Parts: sequence; structure tokens; C-alpha cells
Amino acid sequence: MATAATHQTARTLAHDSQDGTQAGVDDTAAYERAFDAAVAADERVEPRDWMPDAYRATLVRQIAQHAHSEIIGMQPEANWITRAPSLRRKAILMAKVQDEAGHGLYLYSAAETLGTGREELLDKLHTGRQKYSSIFSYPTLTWADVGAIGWLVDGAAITNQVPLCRCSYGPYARAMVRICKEESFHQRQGYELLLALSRGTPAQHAMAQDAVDRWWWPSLMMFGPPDDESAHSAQSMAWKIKRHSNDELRQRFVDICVPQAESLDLTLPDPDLRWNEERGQHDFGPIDWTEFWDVLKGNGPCNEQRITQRRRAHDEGAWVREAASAYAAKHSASGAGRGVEQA
Ligand code: FAQ
Repeated sequence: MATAATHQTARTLAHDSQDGTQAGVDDTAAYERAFDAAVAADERVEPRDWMPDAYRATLVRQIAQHAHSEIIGMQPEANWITRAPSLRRKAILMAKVQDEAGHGLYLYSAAETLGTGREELLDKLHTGRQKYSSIFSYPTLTWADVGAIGWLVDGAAITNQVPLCRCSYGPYARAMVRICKEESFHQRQGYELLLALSRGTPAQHAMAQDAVDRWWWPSLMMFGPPDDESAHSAQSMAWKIKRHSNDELRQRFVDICVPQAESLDLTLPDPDLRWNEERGQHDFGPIDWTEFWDVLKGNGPCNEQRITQRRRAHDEGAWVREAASAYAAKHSASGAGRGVEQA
């Protein structure tokens, strides 16, 4: 049986070979076997290791979509920063929105380790060639939506992303550890916000209920299409990029939310939601997949607004990127100078 050290040797050899001569057919087959064995043994694949082109492309696709979701996801909540009802709520919301920018940064950096730069990925987002999560094409109509996003959207994100901490690709898995810690704080602030509204005046309770009514079904859609329509799940699970199927994670999320909704004294808007003794899980009603695919095509209530705002922010930030590049160039030139003097 091949040991971890053997896999590593083959993968390192593959890396050396990539640096120099073209790998032959026999070499490629050996690298593939070493890669498969490493994944089977739950070893992490690192940027300098040999990996199949399709594995690399799948990771870039998923990580890019994830990164885009984080930065587009800043918009619906940022919509309420100026109207937060207290200084405490404003400070919390600003910190949360800044965290999302940070998550985007970790994820674009993880994609860069696969050889795809941030500029290229942003260009694909801005020109509609890459997606962001369907959930961020819905509007935030009231202050309670900030609570519903924290409780449901961050809750769904954690359910989906905790298993990604064990993703086979090292840089993505490590980025997810930090992201999940922060998402956990985000989820709690949303829950606490909704609890305050739910225990407030009848009008506040109604506002919280209305937000949950609007965000529940789109949150379930976040997990992606049903397993039998999920184009990438089987291969991504074989590569241990994904550890669970879309439907498994969606079910886990429903089971987590039901008792939390009871504690919040809010109702989940699904007449078919009930405990199934036999399955030991909740049954829930049908999801409107037509709506999901329509949002993915760009026809959600806010798709256009989100991308227009993103492009504007990118254009307005051009001077920051130019200044940072000029500073880095100057710094590296003066750093090299210092190196010469010291030598
Ligand atoms: N929205 O074959 P599958 C957050 C696409 S972060 C849009 O099942 P896969 C934090 C999919 O790309 C939220 N598109 O795909 C936050 C594929 O299209 P393609 C984002 C979707 O990749 C909170 C096609 O459908 N999280 O919320 C969606 O195996 C609050 C077929 O689907 C992540 O990205 C969707 N919901 O599984 C920020 C987590 N679902 O590429 C701010 C990482 C599917 O062939 C505020 N990603 N599609 O054209 C994943 O875990 C996976 O990519 C899935 C989809 C599970 C999302």
C-alpha cells in the first residue's frame, strides 16, 4: 500500500517535472495515481502539487463564485448601515460588512494559488461570465431583513461551509476555517436582532415575521439545485472538494432552523413542514426551482442593481489599486536597494 510519503514524493516529482521537461504519458498516469491516492488518504493538495486540470478548473469555478458572493453580499446589508436603529447596531453591522470584504480577500487569494488572478475573476463577474450566490439578488426591504440575513443566510452559509474546512485543497480549506468563525458571529447577531424584534411591539414582531417569510425559501435555494440536477456534485464529492450533497446540507439546515424558529416565536412559511419520525428529519414543502434558475439567469429582483453597483465600486476604486501598485513598486525597488547596501 502506498504511504503518505510515497504520494508526496510522486506529487513533488510531478511538480519538478512541470518546472522542467514535459511529463510523458506514463508520468501523467503516475501523477494521477498519486493524486487519487492522496485524496483517498485525506491528504491536502497544495498549490505546488500536481493536480488534474479539471480539479483545478472546478476549484477556480467554486472559489470564484464563493468570493464573488462575499463581496456582492456586502450590498444588501450595507443598504441599512445609515439607517441602523442605534449606534450599537450600526457598529455591529459595519463590522459584519467589513468581514464579508475580508472573506472575499481570503477567497480571491486562494484562487490565486491556482494560477487565476483577481483581475481576471472580477472581470468575469462584471461581464456575467461567473456567478454569485442567488441569495444576494433579493432586496433588503426593512431593518428586520438584516436579522433574517444573519440568522438564515449566514446560518445556511455555515452549514454549507463548515464541511469545506475539510476540502481537499489546502488553501481553500484553511481560508474556510477563519471564515466559518466569523460567520458564526454573524449568525448569532442576526438571531439576537430577530429575537429583540420578536419580543418587541406587535409591529416589530410582524416586521420580523415578514422578513423570515421572504428569506426562508431563497435561503433553502442557496444550497444549490436538487442532487439529481446538480451537475458538479458527484465529481466534487469524489475529489473531496464537497463533502456532502446539496440536498443533505439543505436538510441539515432545515432541521437546525425549526427549533430556533420556535425559540424566536416566528413561523417558517411552509405548511408542509413537519417532523418525520421514521426519517428522524423534517419533511418540507417543494422548492420553486423555476424561481432559482430564473435568478441564476439574471432575472432576480436585484441582479442588475448588484452588478451595476459592483462595477461602479470597481471603477471608483481604480485610483486605490493604482496607488497600491505604485507604492508596491517603489517599496520593492527601495527594498532591493537596501539589500545591495547590506550585502
Ligand atoms: N447561486 O452542480 P451544482 C455567503 C450553480 S456565501 C448561484 O450543484 P456546485 C456568506 C452552480 O454554480 C454564499 N448559482 O454546483 C455571506 C452551477 O453552475 P455552473 C456562497 C448556484 O458548485 C452571508 C449550477 O448551479 N457560498 O452567503 C447556486 O457543485 C451574508 C449547478 O449546481 C458558496 O459559494 C446558488 N445558490 O454546488 C456573505 C459556498 N447553487 O458553475 C454576505 C461554496 C448552484 O456550472 C452576507 N460553494 N449554483 O455555471 C458551494 O458549496 C457550491 O458551489 C454550491 C453549488 C453548493 C453553492
